[in-house]
Amino acid sequence: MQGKKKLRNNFLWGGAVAAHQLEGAWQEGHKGVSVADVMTAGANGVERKITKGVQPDLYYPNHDAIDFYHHYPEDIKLFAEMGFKCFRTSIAWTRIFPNGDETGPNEEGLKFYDDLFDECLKYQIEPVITLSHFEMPYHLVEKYGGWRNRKLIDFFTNFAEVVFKRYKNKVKYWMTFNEINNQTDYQNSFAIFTNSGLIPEQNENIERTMYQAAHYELVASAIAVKIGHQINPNFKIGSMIAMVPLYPASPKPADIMKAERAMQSRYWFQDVQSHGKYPDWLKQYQDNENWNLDITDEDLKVLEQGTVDYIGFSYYMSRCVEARNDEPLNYHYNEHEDNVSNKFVKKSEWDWQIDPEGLRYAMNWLADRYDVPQFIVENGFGAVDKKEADSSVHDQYRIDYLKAHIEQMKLAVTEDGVDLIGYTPWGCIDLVSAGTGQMSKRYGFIYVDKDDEGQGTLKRSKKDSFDWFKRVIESNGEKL
Ligand code: P53
Repeated sequence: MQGKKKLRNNFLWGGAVAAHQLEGAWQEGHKGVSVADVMTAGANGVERKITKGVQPDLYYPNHDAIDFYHHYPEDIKLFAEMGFKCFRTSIAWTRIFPNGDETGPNEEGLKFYDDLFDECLKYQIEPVITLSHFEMPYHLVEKYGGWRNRKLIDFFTNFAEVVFKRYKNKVKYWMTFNEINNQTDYQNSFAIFTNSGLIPEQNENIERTMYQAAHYELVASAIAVKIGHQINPNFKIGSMIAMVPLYPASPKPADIMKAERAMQSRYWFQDVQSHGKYPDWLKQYQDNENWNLDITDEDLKVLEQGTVDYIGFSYYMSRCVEARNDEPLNYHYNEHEDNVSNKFVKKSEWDWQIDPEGLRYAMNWLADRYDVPQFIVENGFGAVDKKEADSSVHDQYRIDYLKAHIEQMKLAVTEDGVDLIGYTPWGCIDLVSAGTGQMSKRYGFIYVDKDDEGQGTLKRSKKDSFDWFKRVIESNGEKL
């Protein structure tokens, strides 16, 4: 085909959320307790606490969230008004398997998602579904130690099979594990808990455990891809990675090598999910560490057979790394300590580096390595919004952020030929922040009246960005 490439005609514009961040109704329909239900609210710069079970007298923002469980018809109607072609959410594992290790599913949970997907399809909005988005059953943490345990592979693939069969005529686009690579930051208790249900034990080498847990997840993901394709050959089953490009702080060769190792450390997950095998550097690293991980020949076969159909990814920011003076020979990347700030880009109030061009770079980087379509399933600007007396919210800063990123996304398509399925900005309706548990870190086109203490009417109203995004969709990205 000749001539200037444009976004696909059937480009999937929409919005993205995750069950635990908006549904609420944490005990309704026989839902079980998830890892998100035992995390308290933090604040900007204050970590959320992970408590032992649900403690009385503590506030858990995900328990009620924005009560999408009861408000979804109203919310989806607003998404339809914006012209959404798709809506990305997750299936709360604990609605289907409250404890995670039951043999049969909970019909009430299955029914809820039937109704929810029907409501979307009524407006020709295609559901895009993540299987595991930071909300695994807490029982699996308590009883099995989370993804440390090989048994989790069976529990997860059983869950996947049940929902694939149930929704095989309603859902085509799936993703297995949300931001599976967040746990690269293995010293971050939030990352390993939300990804893998890991709570470090005394004297445990948590880095080793992270690699073991990630391995089981990757095997589970590959099995799910295989099962899914058997259930419906038209399924498109993707990975989901948090794409945060890591730039070298300078052209100093050691900084270049540091950035290379940092990128390898964050994105080997995609190597496994796309190439069906571990990269050599990582095999060598794991051997050198003498970890004796439980990785069987059968596992390696499964990984080869279950590669993904597309890459789903989030993009919010880039980061920067710098080699130390005493850099170890293996250039080991420690995400907790090795990031430095980049003076060429601005930051959000939460210190996330705003870098639209990094999105184009990321798309090119992914396209060079993995020969499958891409789907930007999260992007957005968390900010404090001010609601005016007449309920309007003038969120020009959000429009500016999204516009700049859509421009770069388009360049990756029109100038660089990247094959892009769609774009679903994060938190299209205000919801509970994953990282901080705040309501006040808002991403939505739709404002929800609720504050960080859980007070508010839950009333929905349109922000300025609502009409703006509607026009963007109407014009297939031409009118920004
Ligand atoms: P919040 C860290 C870095 C990049 C994306 O994040 C991240 C995180 C975890 O905080 O998470 C994704 O709510 C995630 C969503 C999350 C969204 O980004 O901390 O997939 O669940 O809400 C935004 O501002």
